[in-house]
Amino acid sequence: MKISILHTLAASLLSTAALAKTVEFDWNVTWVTVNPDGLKSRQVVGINNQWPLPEVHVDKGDRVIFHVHNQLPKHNSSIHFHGLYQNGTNAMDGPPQVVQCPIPPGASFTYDFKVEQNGTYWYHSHVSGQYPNGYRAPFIVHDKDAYFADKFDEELTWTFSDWYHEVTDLLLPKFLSLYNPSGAEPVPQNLLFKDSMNTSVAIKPNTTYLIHLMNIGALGSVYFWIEDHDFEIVEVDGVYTEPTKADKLYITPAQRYAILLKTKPKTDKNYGIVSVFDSTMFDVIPDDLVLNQTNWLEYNANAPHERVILDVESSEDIEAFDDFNLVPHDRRELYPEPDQEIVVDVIMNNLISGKNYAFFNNITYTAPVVPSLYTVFSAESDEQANNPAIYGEYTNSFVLQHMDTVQLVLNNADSGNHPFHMHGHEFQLIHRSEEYDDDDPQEFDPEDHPPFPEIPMRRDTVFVRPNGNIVLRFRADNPGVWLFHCHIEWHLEQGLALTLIEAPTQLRKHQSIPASHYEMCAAAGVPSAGNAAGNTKDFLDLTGQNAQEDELPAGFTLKGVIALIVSIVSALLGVGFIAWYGVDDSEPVGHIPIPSM
Ligand SMILES: *[C@@H]1O[C@H](CO)[C@@H](O)[C@H](O)[C@H]1NC(C)=O
Ligand SMILES: *[C@@H]1O[C@H](CO)[C@@H](O)[C@H](O)[C@H]1NC(C)=O
Ligand SMILES: *[C@@H]1O[C@H](CO)[C@@H](O)[C@H](O)[C@H]1NC(C)=O
Ligand SMILES: *[C@@H]1O[C@H](CO)[C@@H](O)[C@H](O)[C@H]1NC(C)=O
Ligand SMILES: *[C@@H]1O[C@H](CO)[C@@H](O)[C@H](O)[C@H]1NC(C)=O
Ligand SMILES: *[C@@H]1O[C@H](CO)[C@@H](O)[C@H](O)[C@H]1NC(C)=O
Ligand SMILES: *[C@@H]1O[C@H](CO)[C@@H](O)[C@H](O)[C@H]1NC(C)=O
Ligand SMILES: *[C@@H]1O[C@H](CO)[C@@H](O)[C@H](O)[C@H]1NC(C)=O
Ligand SMILES: [Cu+2]
Repeated sequence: MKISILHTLAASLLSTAALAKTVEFDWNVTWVTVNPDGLKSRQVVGINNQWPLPEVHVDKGDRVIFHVHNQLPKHNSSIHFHGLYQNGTNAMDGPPQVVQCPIPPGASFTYDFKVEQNGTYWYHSHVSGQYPNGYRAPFIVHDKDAYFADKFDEELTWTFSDWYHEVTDLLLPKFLSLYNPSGAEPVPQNLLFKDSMNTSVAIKPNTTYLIHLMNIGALGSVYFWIEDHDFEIVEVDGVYTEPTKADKLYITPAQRYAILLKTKPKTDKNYGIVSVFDSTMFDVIPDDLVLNQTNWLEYNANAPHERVILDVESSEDIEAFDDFNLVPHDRRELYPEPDQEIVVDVIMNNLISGKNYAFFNNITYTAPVVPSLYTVFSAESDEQANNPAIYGEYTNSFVLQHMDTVQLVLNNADSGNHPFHMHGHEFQLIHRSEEYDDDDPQEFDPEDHPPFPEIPMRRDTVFVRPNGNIVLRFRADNPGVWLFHCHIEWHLEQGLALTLIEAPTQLRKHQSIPASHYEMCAAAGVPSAGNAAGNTKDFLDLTGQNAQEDELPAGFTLKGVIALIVSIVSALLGVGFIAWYGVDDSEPVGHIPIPSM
């Protein structure tokens, strides 16, 4: 008995060791021209002159090495491996000014880490506004030991993404502008499936597929449905779940699912794979924007390919599965009462320039002069590294102690639905309120809420409803500097981010930053030591830190501000009339008159 157990154990250890390999990638990052919706050619960021970008498929336990050569002539670059914890390798997480310097044009950077997780992930640039330029793709970690490993025959990866006809370089300045004081986000022109449209996925009958689904878009959440098929959810954002039947999903940007789909025995008909934008996230719906798309589960290439309607207006049709009810397969229980609680209020508002920003507790994330990880490492003492002040006043930095249970309460006093992502962790979602009216946003009330689930679902990206709230819990078991931010790229640009400085003492003791990273900072002209302001002498002196703009004078309402700006701008530019987009929601984005300056 004993011997056979040992034998089995040894065999399984051996097989794991045999599987683990090093996978190396050599990636030239350049512009390429594409036209996936057939409506407009545009430039996207390609890898080795290829777009769609290469999907990464590795096995659990593999070491991966990415040599990234930034051959974009005028743009910085970086890569974040979304959902991978970078446990022990914080410097490989990707966000510039958080854990690294941006990779300047002409420079190379190597990401090198071990993949100890399973499931459905993706990679994307974390440079300002860059991933909506096509710089994003799946990263799948195969796991022969998954509990459902013997329940499927074939594996597929399906991406959904909003699609813009313009590069972000053109969209961002219009978005973050005094001409857009309400912060209306650029509305995409299309909804892609597998970076294409009208796609037929040839499948076999009587076959079970493991399908990795992900929304790699910048703004639009999508409803997902396969005509006349249901499926089982087995994984959400890399967390295995109890098999859970569903027939529709609601997938926000950055969220992933893996589902098991058993195909029908007959091959006489094709079925629609239907994706529909959540149009409530768009301020305007231009006449030519098709919200619903059909692609096909193709049983028979000669049978008709019909478009299918999923009526999102009718509540019966749109009962998308509520991810709050998922149960992790490991049945990890609710973490205990928190050692530390962070409460943040989300608002969107205008600052003195008239631009619309997003705030956690009245602070709009403004990148520090020195990447925060380098501040951790250059602090004079552990004690100093544990002082949140040195990370600056505009980075929303919270210091967490190693192994503490942390509770994050997020009160959304904004009328939008926001998908929040935490780097370095999955978290338990223990409460999510309903949606509330604009004039009545509801904060989480610790004295009055439904009981927390005994076995809460976990994932790394979760949405909060308009004017509602969420409560997350996690364990500070991953020393590092991690961003927590809205994954709507436009909102991240508006500053909807905070910084978790997790276990800085352990981070300084057990991790280090490769010398090549410091060399790249020098090449990029970014200081790599000192506090948030780059002060290496006195870490408490933040003179010269990057700061947010001044607030509006007290008592100013948005309408008042708009009126003021209109009059100032009209006077300055001698423009008699300006049609204000975002004030009047019936005006589509293309109608903003941008005076040429
Ligand atoms: C997809 O099909 C629709 C409807 O037939 C058509 O208008 C559109 O041009 C097609 N798009 C592509 C990229 O083939
Ligand atoms: C990347 O670019 C370099 C320099 O132009 C070239 O030598 C190399 O072959 C390219 N690599 C790939 C994989 O295309
Ligand atoms: C690239 O990063 C450097 C350092 O942060 C910055 O000064 C520069 O403006 C960035 N370039 C672009 C095109 O954003
Ligand atoms: C990966 O899968 C194994 C089972 O195959 C499981 O024991 C382990 O917890 C998973 N790891 C993560 C990080 O989810
Ligand atoms: C699918 O399986 C069923 C039952 O085993 C069988 O009757 C049918 O012929 C199979 N269909 C195909 C296309 O092989
Ligand atoms: C798409 O939605 C529109 C309404 O927005 C509807 O009129 C049209 O029939 C739908 N088309 C399909 C194929 O679902
Ligand atoms: C944000 O600012 C407002 C107005 O100054 C103030 O009432 C509120 O308490 C501040 N909120 C936080 C979380 O600091
Ligand atoms: C990181 O690794 C340590 C062990 O080295 C483990 O205790 C911890 O749970 C891991 N954290 C995450 C988020 O994977
Ligand atoms: Cu958001």
